[in-house]
Formats: sequence, C-alpha cells, structure tokens
Amino acid sequence: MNERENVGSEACNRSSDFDFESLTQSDEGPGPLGMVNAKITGAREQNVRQNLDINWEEPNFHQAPLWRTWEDLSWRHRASATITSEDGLDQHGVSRGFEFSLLCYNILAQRLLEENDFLYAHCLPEALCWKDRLKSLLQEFSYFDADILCLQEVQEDHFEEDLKLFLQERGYGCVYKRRTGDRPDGCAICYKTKRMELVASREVEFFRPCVNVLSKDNVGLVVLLRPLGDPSVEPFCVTNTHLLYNPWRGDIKLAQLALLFAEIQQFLGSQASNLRSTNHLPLILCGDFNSLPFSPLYRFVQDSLLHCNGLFSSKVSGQNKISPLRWHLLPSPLLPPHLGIGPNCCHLEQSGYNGDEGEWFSCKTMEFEGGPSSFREQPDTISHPFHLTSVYSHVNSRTGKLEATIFNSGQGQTVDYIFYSVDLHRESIKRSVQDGRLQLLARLSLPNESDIRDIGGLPNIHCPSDHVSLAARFRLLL
Ligand code: KL2
Repeated sequence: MNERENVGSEACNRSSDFDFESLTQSDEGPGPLGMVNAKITGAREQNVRQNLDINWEEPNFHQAPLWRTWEDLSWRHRASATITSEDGLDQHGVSRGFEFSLLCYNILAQRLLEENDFLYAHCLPEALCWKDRLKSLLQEFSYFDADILCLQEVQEDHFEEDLKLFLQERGYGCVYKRRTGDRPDGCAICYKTKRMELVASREVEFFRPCVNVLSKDNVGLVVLLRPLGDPSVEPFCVTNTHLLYNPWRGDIKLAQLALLFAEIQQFLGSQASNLRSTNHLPLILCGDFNSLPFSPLYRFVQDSLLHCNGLFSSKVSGQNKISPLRWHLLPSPLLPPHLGIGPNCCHLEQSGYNGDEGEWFSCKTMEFEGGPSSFREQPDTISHPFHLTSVYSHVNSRTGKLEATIFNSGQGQTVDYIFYSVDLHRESIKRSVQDGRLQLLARLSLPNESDIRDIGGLPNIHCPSDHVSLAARFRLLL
C-alpha cells in the first residue's frame, strides 16, 4: 500500500462513525475543543485564555492544539472617536456601527494534499485523512462562529457534500467559485444570513487565453454584503482569492492581482445603483497571496503603487532566497493592452468615467503622489486606487517574532492576509493610514514558526490544514 492509499483508507476508518449531526445541532458551539482556545464573543475581549471552558492539555508532539488568543484593538477607536466627533457615538463614547467577524482560511484541498504528499511526510496518517480533517474544520468553524468565512482550497465535491450543508444549517449563505481547468478546488465566501444579505457577487477567473501572465487557473470571488437590521448601514465589499503558488512566477501573481483590482472596480461600478454614498466603499481583501510580507507584491497592495522597472519575476513574492539561473524581468506593460486594463488596474472603458456619483470607483481618482501624469514618465509603474492595510503586522508585538500562517518543509511563513480599506493621510511626502469606516477591533493571534514546530508541524490531528486561520473583528461605521 502506498502512502496515498494509506491516507485515504486505513486512517479514515478510524473516524467513520463520527457524528456530524452533533456539531450542527449545537447552538452553543461544540463544547470542549482541542484545536483553538479563543472564541469571537464580542468586540472587547482582552485576553480570553482564562475565560474558556476548555480542557487545556500541555503540548506534546503531534498532540497539541495551537494556542490562539484575541488581541484587543478596540481601544484605538474609543479615543479617536471621542476626539473627532460626537456623531455616531453611544453613551460611552464608543462609535456605533455594525460589528462583524471574518475568518480567512486555506483549508488544504484533499486532492492537492495527496498530489503533493511529499510535503506531508512528517504527519500522522490520521492527520491527513479528509474525514478527520473535516471533523476538525467543522469544529473550528463552529467554535469561531464568524459572521463571514473566506475559504481557499475548497475542493468542490467536499464543498457540495460536506461543507455547504453544514454551513447552511448553521445559518450561512455560501458563494463558491472553483478554479478553472480541471482544478479540483476553489474559493468560498460564506456569510451569516441572519446578519447580512448578499447584494451581488462576481466570480473572477484569472485565466485568459494567449496571455502568458494570465495562463494559470486561479480565481477570485467578490461579494457585496449589506448588513441587516439597520437600513442606514451601507453595503461593504469582501474579496477572497488564492494566487498562484509558483515562487518563480511573480509576474503571474502580480498580473492576477492587477486583474482582480480591475474586476473589483468594474463590479463596484456596476453596483452603483445599490450604493448611496460617494465615499470610498469599505473593502476587505483577503486570501492566500502566496507572497511574503514586505515583498514587492505585498507592497503593491499596501502602497497602492509598485515600480516594476528592473524587478525580476522571481523576486516579486519574496519566497525565493536563491537566485534563478535564468532571470526574467517583469513584462512591460504587465498586462497586454488588448485586455483593456490600464497600469492603474482599471478597465479602460471605466477610466473615462467622470460622474459625480461613484467617485470612489472612478479610475481617474489617483490618490497617491504624482497622480496619472507620473505614469507617462514611469511607464513601468502599476497602481490601484484602493487604500488597504493588513490586519496583521507580521511581527508579534509581545514576542517580537515573525508570525506564520503556513508551515511547509519545516518552515513557517506568512502567505495569507486580511487587508482592509483605511483612510489615507499625507504629511508632506510621507503616507500614513488610519482606520476609516472599517475599524479593526480585534485580531486572532498568529503563531510563530517555533510554536508550530512545537505542536509537530501542520497539519496535525488538531489542526486540519497546513495553514492556520486568520480572523478579525471589525466595526463598520454608520
Ligand atoms: O502555497 V499553497 O500550496 O497557497 O497552500 O497553494 C498551492 C500550494 C496549492 C495550489 O496550487 O497547492 C500547493 N510545492 C509545494 N506546494 C505546492 C506545490 C509544490 N510543488 N504545488 C502545488 N502546491
């Protein structure tokens, strides 16, 4: 019996009598849970470790759950809200708005696990079998009970047969987009229908025939969600994606991201009738970017701007430590003109848009230094009109250690992100950002590499994926 058969049969028999009903029927979550020890219960948890009704066992090899805590960031807004305005504050000086939680998680498609089984040689067979991994996943979903789930590597048959029903029974509406070609997996966005409604969605396929930098089957999913309960709260946009893995092909990753930005703008433009405000629409962009913090691709998201001149494809994602034998510069322009997308990541037919309404998606609105004229001087500069920042700072503020969202080949790295839209301020030439209509209230702590090594790597019998989940709690201001 080879390793793959072992993964698929013997190990799975162990848990074939697992009762999934018991998970779906509980309103209070699954009870004692080995996987995680933090729960989204409100905006202002300090550190929920002590309050948990969970049996905590000392870590030991292959048996340990991950130690996660909530980092409370809501204090940042109490101060600023009180200073700036009395509007929209409750009697405690806290700004009113719609609070929600979001979980972003690459759940590791079973087919990909089996195709790349050399990556998981260190794992116990039962940590790799779908039925066992499913059980842990469902426990984790139940436990966090997030209002929005953004999932990557969701295998279509497992989504249809196992995940969707479970999530629907727990009150989620689901949108799913499989990768193109014969890829087995895709992205899903699930939202609590009691709390918000789906206004519209767009599937984004990055594959375009005959375009070298868009030759891969990755996808993105964009949704517009309207909070229920308070008609004065406007919709917000959530985007989920899984960019190409190949560390050498940063050209493709960057082109996929540029196309995604263009599609988000076009989608929002098409939804103008559903939107009242001309202010910037709150946007959350999350997923698996297969790129490291502070890499050129990451900088492009955060800075809204990237100078591509002299940049090698193999350097875009920051994954490569070694230099390639053959060096490929990024193509110029990044996207071929016949796609009709400019270096500002905007469909050209939209660039001419000049209405008073919807200024937020007008591609003429270049809000960074130089504006459109700078492109004439620097044709290799790409930009996008969103102002985004990462929920995580990638270095744990308490320990000073680098965070990791993935553990592969004995190495922990960050490749998954939750970015959210912020207000941009400029002091002379220096940019600074601060929370705008989306306020970051809390984030679930991430482990560092040695935390993951201590629990025997990923996946293990408590942690069903080679990624860990990211989670944040936001307040959408009225
Ligand atoms: O890094 V990932 O894992 O975001 O978790 O995205 C890809 C990789 C995923 C979809 O293509 O499959 C994984 N070495 C390591 N991982 C690989 C490889 C590889 N050669 N090929 C695919 N993946």
